[in-house]
Parts: sequence; structure tokens; C-alpha cells
Amino acid sequence: MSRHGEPAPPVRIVHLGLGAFHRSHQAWFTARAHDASEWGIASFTGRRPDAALALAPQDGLFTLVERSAEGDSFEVVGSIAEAVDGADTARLEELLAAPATAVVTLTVTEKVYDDGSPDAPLGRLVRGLAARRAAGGGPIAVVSCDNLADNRTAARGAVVRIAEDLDAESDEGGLAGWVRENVSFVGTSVDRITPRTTPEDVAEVAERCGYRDASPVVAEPFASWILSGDFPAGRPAWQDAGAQFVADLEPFENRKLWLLNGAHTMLAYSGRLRDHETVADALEDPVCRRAVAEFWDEAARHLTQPGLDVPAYRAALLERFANPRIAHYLAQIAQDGSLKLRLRCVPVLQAERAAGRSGLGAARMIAAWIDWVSEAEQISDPLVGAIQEALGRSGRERTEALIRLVDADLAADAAVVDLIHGLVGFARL
Ligand code: CS2
Repeated sequence: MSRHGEPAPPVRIVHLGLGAFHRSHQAWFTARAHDASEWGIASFTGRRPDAALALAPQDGLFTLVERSAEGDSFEVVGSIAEAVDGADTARLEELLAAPATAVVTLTVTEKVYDDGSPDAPLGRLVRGLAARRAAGGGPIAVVSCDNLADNRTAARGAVVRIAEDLDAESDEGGLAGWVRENVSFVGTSVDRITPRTTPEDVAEVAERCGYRDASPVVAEPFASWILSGDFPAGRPAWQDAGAQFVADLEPFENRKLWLLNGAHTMLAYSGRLRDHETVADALEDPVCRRAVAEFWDEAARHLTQPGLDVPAYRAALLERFANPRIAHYLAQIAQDGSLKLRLRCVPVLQAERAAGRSGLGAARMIAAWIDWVSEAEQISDPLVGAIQEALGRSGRERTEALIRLVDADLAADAAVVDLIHGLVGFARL
């Protein structure tokens, strides 16, 4: 694939976290805007520099395979003007210093918001912002596209904290103040199921499209992007591709995190314990499906704002999850469980407890996680050390120690601990 000498759109967006989801989501929305020719993305890799190596030789172009239950359709996405190794901080600083750069988007994963080290993605971003300040590049928008509650506040908090650390080390200071005045943090709720690309997908694109794409991306047809915040230096017309701009993001964010991601996490643990591989497989199992429905009933009690249409959202989710042609592996979703539970399950459990109910459905999700970590061959989680330590205990004490890693208040609630302790093992029955 190549642009055949045609120029790529000029870079006005910098992205951190070049992965499949970024390509099926923000890159696709940008390519679909009517002003797409004015908005190129320079996308920097996070954990996987090979993502840039595969895209650079094909001028940033890639195929999006839209996979519905009926079949596949193919589309070349041209919005990534540059695919850059994340270690190339000189290029990042140069681009962030440029006044033409108006937007930074982030898909750096939930755990990175707590990582303040200078070499982590947000540390690199802050050094880029320092370069912008020095160059007089002007205000800019930073748009978090990670599955965190209130991701705008999480991004602002992390960036300001790192900027304050840099200020403390330098003679000049003032960076944190500049960030507060010049960086608009935009909150978003993002959604598009994007399983990992397989060698079969690469072969299929070659056969059906007649060209070789070393790095296509597969996604479901559904895509949603709900945003809240200002873009002081402009943005692409993402609404052309269906993006929604709202004043109050929270209800939408909760609906997505609790209903979609919560169900994913429930299916990941209960499904793996019952030997299922994918979301669609687990959903066919009445034990897993019942657990999801029970959790959804609880969550729905706290999703009452007008316009959320929870019944229709739930029905659509069941259809999306059941797509038999999307192999979305439970093992992938099972990663980083301690953090994901905190976002997807704990708020529902707390709301249920506050309303005087047990929170059985949410408790079941934590029980499934406990059961799964107890037997998993490999645990990929920022708290893996503490999880292993807790697993060394036994009985109720062990359950309590694991719950504490998810949420200390819940672990201090004896009724919750008893409930979860009694539920461990439900998925094996
Ligand atoms: C999933 C999400 O891996 C996970 O934890 O729940 O990646 C999910 O597929 C996306 O948020 C869908 O938009």
C-alpha cells in the first residue's frame, strides 16, 4: 500500500498509543470527517514499536475490516500521516511545539494514568507540552480515549502532577500553571470492539482487496465516541462520523463502563473458569449470561438519566457480543483485573450498598475474579505482586485481602466480604 506520491494530510493531531483500537476508532473517525484532508495524525507507539514499523513502509495507510455477522467490508484509512516509535521524543516535542498541532489524543491504557515517571507516555507528553510552552505554540486540547471514569480529570491530574515535578527540578518553573491555563482536557467515552488482528485477517485482505497490507485492523461495525470539552485550536468534524458532543458526559460514560465493559469483565472471568475462549462463546453459556443479566439489572438502577435508553442499549450489546465472526478473546479482557473492577464494578456495588441492597450481581464479578486469579497460569496486572501475596493466605482472610486490592472500603465492609466469599466458585457449579 502507498499514497502513490499524494501527500498525507498535514499533522494537526498527535496521538500516544498507536494500537489497533486507536486505528479502528480515532483514526477512522478522523478519516471520515469532511475536512479529513486538513487533519493528519502523527501516531506514536506505546508498548509496541513494531506497530510503527509495520505502518511506516505503507505511508501510514491501513485497511479497516468491518466485520458484521453477515460478512466483511474493507476500507482504507488514510488519516495516519506518520507512524512514529514512541521512543522518538525529539519528534514528539517538535510536533507539540508546532502551532498547527491542535489536538493530542491518548489511548495509553488505564494503568498509565498512575505512572508519573518521565519516560512513561504521560511524562513524554508533559515534556512535549513544555516544548510547546517554550515555542509559544498556544493552547491545545488533550483528549483521553481510555476506559476510565472521568478520564478528563484523570488526564489533567496526571499531567499537572508531572508538570509540578518538573517545575520543582528546574530553576524556571511555571509549567504546571501554563498547563492549567493553556491545555483543555476533553473527556470522552469511546466504544468499538476491536479484537487482535490474526495472520488469517492479513491473508484475507490480500485475497479480497488485491494488495498486501502488513497490518490491517478488524472491528465491529458499531462505533461510538461521546466527547465533552473545548478545543481551543480546532478539531476535525468528527460529528460527520457520528461523534456526539455533550455537556454532561458522566451518564454516558457510566453506561458504557458498567454495561459494556462490566459485562466483558464478568464474561472474561466466569467464561475462562468455564473453559470458554471468546465473548461470543461465554455468552451462550446460561451461567455466564445470567451473571451478566443480574449485574446489568443492578447497574441499570443507577442509570436513570433521560436519554440513556438502557433497555435498547442492553439489547444492542447482546447482539454485538454475539457476533459470531468476531473472535474477542476473554484472556485479553482478563488482563489488569484489579484496575478494571475498580472502574466497572465497584461503583455499582457501592451504589447498591448505599441504597440498602446487597449488590449481589456486582459481588459476583469480584468473586469470579478471585476464583480466576487463584488458578490462572499467568496474571497480567499492575498489582500482580500484591495479588500473589494475598493468594498465599487462606479462607475468608484471603478473600478479604484480594478485595482490598480492588477497593479498601469494600474490604472493610464485613457483609460484602462474606457475600463475595460465599460466591467464590459459583462459576464452576
Ligand atoms: C474490553 C474493552 O479489553 C477490555 O477490557 O472490555 O477493550 C472493550 O472491548 C472496549 O472498551 C469496547 O469499546
